[in-house]
Amino acid sequence: PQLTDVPPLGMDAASLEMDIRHYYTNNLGRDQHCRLLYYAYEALALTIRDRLMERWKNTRQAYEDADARRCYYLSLEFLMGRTLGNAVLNLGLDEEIEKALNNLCLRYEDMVDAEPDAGLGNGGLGRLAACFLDSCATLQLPVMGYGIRYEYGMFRQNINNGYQVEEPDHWLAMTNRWEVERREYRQRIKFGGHSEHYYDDNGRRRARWVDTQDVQAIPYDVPIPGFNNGTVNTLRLWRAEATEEFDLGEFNAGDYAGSVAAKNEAEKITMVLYPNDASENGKNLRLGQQYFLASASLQDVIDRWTTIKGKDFSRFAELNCFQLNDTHPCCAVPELMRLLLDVHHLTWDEAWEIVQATMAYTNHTLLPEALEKWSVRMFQHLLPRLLEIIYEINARFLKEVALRWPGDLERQRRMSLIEEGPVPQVRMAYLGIVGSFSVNGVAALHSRLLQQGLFRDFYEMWPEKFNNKTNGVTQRRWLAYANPLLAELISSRIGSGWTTDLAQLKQLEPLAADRAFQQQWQQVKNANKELLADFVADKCGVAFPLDSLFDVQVKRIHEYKRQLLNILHVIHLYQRIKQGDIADWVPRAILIGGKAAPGYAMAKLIIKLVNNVATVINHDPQVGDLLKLVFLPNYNVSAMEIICAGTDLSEQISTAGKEASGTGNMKFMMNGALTIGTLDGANIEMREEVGADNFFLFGLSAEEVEERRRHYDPAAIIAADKHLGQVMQLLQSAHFNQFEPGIFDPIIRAIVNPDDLWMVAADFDSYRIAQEEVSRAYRDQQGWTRMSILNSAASGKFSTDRTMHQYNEDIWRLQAVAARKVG
Ligand code: DL6
Repeated sequence: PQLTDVPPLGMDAASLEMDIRHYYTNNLGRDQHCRLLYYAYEALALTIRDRLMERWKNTRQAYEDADARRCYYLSLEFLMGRTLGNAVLNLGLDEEIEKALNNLCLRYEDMVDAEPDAGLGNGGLGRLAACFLDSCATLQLPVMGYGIRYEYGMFRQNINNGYQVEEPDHWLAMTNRWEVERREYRQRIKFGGHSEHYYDDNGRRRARWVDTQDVQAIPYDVPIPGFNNGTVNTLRLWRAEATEEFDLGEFNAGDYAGSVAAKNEAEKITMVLYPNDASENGKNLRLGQQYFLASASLQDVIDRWTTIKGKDFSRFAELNCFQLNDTHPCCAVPELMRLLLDVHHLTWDEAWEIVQATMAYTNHTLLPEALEKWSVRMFQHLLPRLLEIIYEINARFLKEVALRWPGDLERQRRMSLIEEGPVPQVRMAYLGIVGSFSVNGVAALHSRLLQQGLFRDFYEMWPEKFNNKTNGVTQRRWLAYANPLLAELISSRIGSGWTTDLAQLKQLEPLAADRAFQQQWQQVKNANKELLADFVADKCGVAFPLDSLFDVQVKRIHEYKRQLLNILHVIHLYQRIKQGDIADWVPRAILIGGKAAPGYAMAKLIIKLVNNVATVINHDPQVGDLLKLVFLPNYNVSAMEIICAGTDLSEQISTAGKEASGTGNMKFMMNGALTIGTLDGANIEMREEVGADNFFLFGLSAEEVEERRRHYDPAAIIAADKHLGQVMQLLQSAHFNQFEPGIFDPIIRAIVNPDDLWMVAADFDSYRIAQEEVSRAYRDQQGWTRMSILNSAASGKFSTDRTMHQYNEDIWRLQAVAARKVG
């Protein structure tokens, strides 16, 4: 028998129980005296992982046998959250695991809670990547994720006296049982040094990158199970390690401490995720991370290619493509050129044809400040050979521009990959566009605004490259797993086909008016609200009354997302209560959560304001249960799994034209929350799907925002708006900061500033009126429930299964490949 010949493992409760006991005792060496539940979780994780392993092997084999075209999803972020529950669900093991654990006197919820979140991302962009992987595995597409195995993920957020305090998230402190280290596929990554030009034996001029300080990239593979289909795809995460010879020089010189310092220097590269969602410019280490990911992943793909196909790259573009998740991995464009030119000795034209036929770039932001630029000086220092290649790409590209628009020097300056000025910079987004055959935005409005605004010149040059791919979320995690009660109710009426075909939720539409179904729907919502209220009580010490409207805004804290608008409205509600204006009052319990980038002072101040307002409101006996406000600390994937099921109202209130898509909005909609929102990002498409009557719209449109900006006068708006005027007065009176005078002045100044990009004052009145409409609608519980059902029923479009299908049809063109079933 071969080393790899093993009989299939049992999927029944008895086999699972046996394996859990085996791992706990024989592998982990624990006995009845062990007091940490964590090791029971580890034994369970190992048991599940074994079942994934056999399917993983079959999937790899199936892709190889099919000689399938592959796609590689390059992303600096994969916000995976926890793995256990998702793996159990996708393997169809829920019931058997419950039985096995019951026999062992263990609770499944405790096992789930023992696992730390894999927080390897900031927010929407990273979580989107995780949902993509789930859908690709479910669609049996040969897609592999490439990312970084950060030792420290997204920081843990604590709140101290209302202020955000960041703590390191050492999520790998215990052994990560889901990953498999694969040293056999390690790669060597170059940094520093300089390039050298020479003539080879055939008299061809070539370049090489020499005198470099190298770092090793060690891959860790994470299994990505498809839903009940025998497929397990791979997410490969790289960790930086010093090369074996890193310390020789220093050891020989007797400098032990110096040698260890050099080792740390190398390993620093993958030590920590940069906690900025919108902009993180100018950090040496961040560029190092980006190049490290691009180089390791490309070398890995090319190694696999040459092992199987030899040195002939003529079919490389036919069988491979790379999706660049934002500008972060865009070093892949010049790096693939370098590998093909310097290592595999293709000509420039051959290499460039491959690059342009394999790279596809996704943009995730409309904020100009979030488009990454790296100083030429830093590039020169860290990646000199890459800079040379970028210059060459740019020279050739600008020649094309000049041919197309002769004499238009201004256009050449605008489109150049290098921004000139006192500190010349490399424009990474432009590098992504020039090097790719496809450029996409993540919602219809976003893609249109990119074409008309940020990327207009490029759209004029290559309209055929540009396309839209509206985001989605995976309904397996965000409905089936996060909301088992609702999932069960839905399946009891329309069957469970929605788990792989979310459009089937449409069948709920006729049930929206069915009184008996409404009651069941309401019961489920109430049960979920109870769970959410318990969670809030545990984390914030505030009791959410169950009959109040649960009003939630959870997402990164950013001025454009306008948590500030939300708080101003809360203050307005508080004032109404204080003034006795409470006829027909609908009690509200408002939850705001999210992390602020540690260097983003205004975002941190907004957190402080939420907390201070919450303290006043929650302690005022006159307010009582009419209004509650909490700031939930440390919002993350696992928290959202509880929150999205128990929410009545989802706040999607960004300044129109600023939120590329949003994905939290989709999770809420799927779970039957109603949305109050602006015409921004994917809100627009959600409203189209559910109908204007079932969506609370307010605010200026993107076009109106631009128009208004030219003569924006917030002081006049405040003067003319009684309610906003009163809110501003209360803020100015230091009612919420009696012991810290002046702390909220920057917020007050921002609101009254005619240059306020986020136009909080402009939308306040319209928001307030829409919120009144919300309360009115909520008073009619039956009507509300009908709308809730309709929202869920209309959410079919927002599955990443649909998104991935469209990426595949328009960009990747992969064939689905089924893996051989186990057993
Ligand atoms: O596409 C995923 C997600 C969108 O849903 C959000 O609207 C958008 O803000 C987010 N973008 C980023 C951009 N970061 N950078 N650069 O996180 O992407």
